[in-house]
Amino acid sequence: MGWTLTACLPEPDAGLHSTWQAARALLAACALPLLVGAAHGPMIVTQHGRAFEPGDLTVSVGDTVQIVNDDGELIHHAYVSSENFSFDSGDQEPGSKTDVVFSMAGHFTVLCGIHPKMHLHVSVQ
Ligand SMILES: [Cu+2]
Repeated sequence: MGWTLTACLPEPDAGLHSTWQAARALLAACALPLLVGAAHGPMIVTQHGRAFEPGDLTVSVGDTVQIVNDDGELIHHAYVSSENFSFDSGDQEPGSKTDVVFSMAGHFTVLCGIHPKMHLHVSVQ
């Protein structure tokens, strides 16, 4: 009985080892895109010269776009008003940053409540 048990021991051991190796390989494969995803951070849109820059953006559902008011002493007021998604930054003081999370797929236009010529087209995929 005791001998059989000893003889069998290496097998669960080896099984455990390979499971750990598989877990490590899986972790390595998963950690890389996670790290890359974390590193790229929000997409930045500036408002210098009363214009969104870039003016066209393609993002994935759940992505964050950060709208930066780098336009001297000017106040901006970014908003989205559509059937299934809306957003309102309120008054954006000079130097302020506003995060928008595009939580659903579609085509949206970000406008400025103060400068009607400002348009930012966002395609959320
Ligand atoms: Cu504006």
